[in-house]
Amino acid sequence: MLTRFTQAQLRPDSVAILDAQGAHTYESLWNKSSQVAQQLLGGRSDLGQECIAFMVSPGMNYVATLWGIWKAGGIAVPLCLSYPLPSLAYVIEDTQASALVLEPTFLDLLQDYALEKGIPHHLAEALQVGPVVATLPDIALDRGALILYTSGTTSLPKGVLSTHANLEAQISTLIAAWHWNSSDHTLCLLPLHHVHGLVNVVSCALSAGATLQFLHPFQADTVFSIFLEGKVNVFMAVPTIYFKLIAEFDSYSESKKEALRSCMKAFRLMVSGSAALPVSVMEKWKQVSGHTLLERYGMTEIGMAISNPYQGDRRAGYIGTPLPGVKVRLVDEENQEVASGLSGEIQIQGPGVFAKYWGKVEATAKAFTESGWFKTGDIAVVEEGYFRILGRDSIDIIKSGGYKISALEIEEVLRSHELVKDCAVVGIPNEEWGELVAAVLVPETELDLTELKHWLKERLPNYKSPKIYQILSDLPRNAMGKVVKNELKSIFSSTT
Ligand code: MLC
Ligand code: AMP
Repeated sequence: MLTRFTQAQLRPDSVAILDAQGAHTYESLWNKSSQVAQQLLGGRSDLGQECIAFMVSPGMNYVATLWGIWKAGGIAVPLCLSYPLPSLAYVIEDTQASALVLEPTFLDLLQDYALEKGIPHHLAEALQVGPVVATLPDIALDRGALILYTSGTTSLPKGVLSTHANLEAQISTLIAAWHWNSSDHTLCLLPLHHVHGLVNVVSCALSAGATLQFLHPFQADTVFSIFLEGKVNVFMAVPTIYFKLIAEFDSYSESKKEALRSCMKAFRLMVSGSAALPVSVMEKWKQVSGHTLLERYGMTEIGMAISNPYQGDRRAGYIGTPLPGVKVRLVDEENQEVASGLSGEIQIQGPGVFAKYWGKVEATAKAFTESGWFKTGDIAVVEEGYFRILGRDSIDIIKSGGYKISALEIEEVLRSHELVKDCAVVGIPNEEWGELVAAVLVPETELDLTELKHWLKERLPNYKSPKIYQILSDLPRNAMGKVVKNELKSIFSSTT
């Protein structure tokens, strides 16, 4: 049995999940996920690594579906809840999902599509009925477990396939490093189609036998109301969320601030990751909560790799040291390790590193060196033993609110608008969001931006849509004809 499931067997009566419907024990999670597995199998003995895509809101039904897919021998493909149909269709078709599991809310969006494509679709709730009589398959650790989509230096997102062994390694490393245990109670408000929410919060909490409370969607005032109930003791979020929480906290009366401060002081751990934590946010959060945030570094392809210590010096502006079991090196452009004190690309090896990009042999080969190191594309330096991120090797990757966004993907969509002759997308530094997506448009004729934004909503999720625009008659290009994006960034810097 997967180690992830051990605690569910050992502590049937403990509360595993708290969601909008109430409290659910580990026993009920175990039973519901077995029911999902049985229904997905439909009489077969093993799904044999078929991909099952699912669109279910954070909560008991989400986890029962995820575990059910794993128990039936399938590969889980969580869909982003804010994707419009074209983005969902891309993921479903790229994985060749054999079935869809939907929450009723998402039926309107996907039902016609699923019928047209002949993809069987189930309602998450309907899968959780009846006694379990089927024998569920044994799952070997080297089988595929999960595909998460990540944007990169190509215009189309890539599916990152992790095996069960990869996930077990990612989870066990964090449980040990951050002392997860069954007395923990964490609040999850992150999206569950990414490693931060899915692995670091949901999977670590449940593998440790802790209680996992869901809040969806994120709302700063509700987060604090939940904190005031005095149960949460572990909290993880992206820097933008800490920024928003600080703004909310500042709006409170002195007495409410004091009540919150004393409640947050009792937390065991507060973590930030997925994007650089501004030193100013770290310092303000310390004033708000009394906690020095533990900043760590990771990536969809590798799980978590580098972390500030649980006990010891957590340095502002630094991501820490390699986690146990993770090999990290810094290299130059020829993949040679750099001398001490020099900057280089972070490369990673270890049992948490993903198996492959789904259906992309060439992209997978390009992502690794000949000696098997995964190339992150992040540039760092080591100072007094701690890693500090300096930037990325590609200007086309934007991190906004913790989401990785490909400038090329957005440009491709914009260019398909009949009035857009040319365009370029860049990330503009912003304290709240890390970076803001900004687009420069060269229109064919006069272009109505309100109409364009409306048009984009049907083609891109909101978080990928540009937040600021500039209209130019031409894009600045170098002698090779390549758009000089740094020059475009400075146009925006003077306006933001
Ligand atoms: C929302 N908006 C964003 C955005 N999120 N814009 C840019 N970037 C984002 N990330 C926009 C919406 O489209 C909307 O625009 C406006 O902001 C308000 O939307 P909202 O839905 O009210 O925002 P909010 O709910 O406050 O969401 C903010 C957020 C969310 C920070 C909670 O972005 C979020 O959950 N981020 C976490 C992403 C994450 O988990 N990344 C981990 C990747 S894994 P408009 O125009 O409609 O008003 C990884 C590896 C690792 O990175 O190391 O962990
Ligand atoms: P994703 O592809 O969405 O998994 O995002 C991974 C990327 O997020 C990494 O390659 C980094 O660029 C960035 N990232 C994650 N954690 C941090 C951090 N603590 N500081 C800076 N960047 C980070």
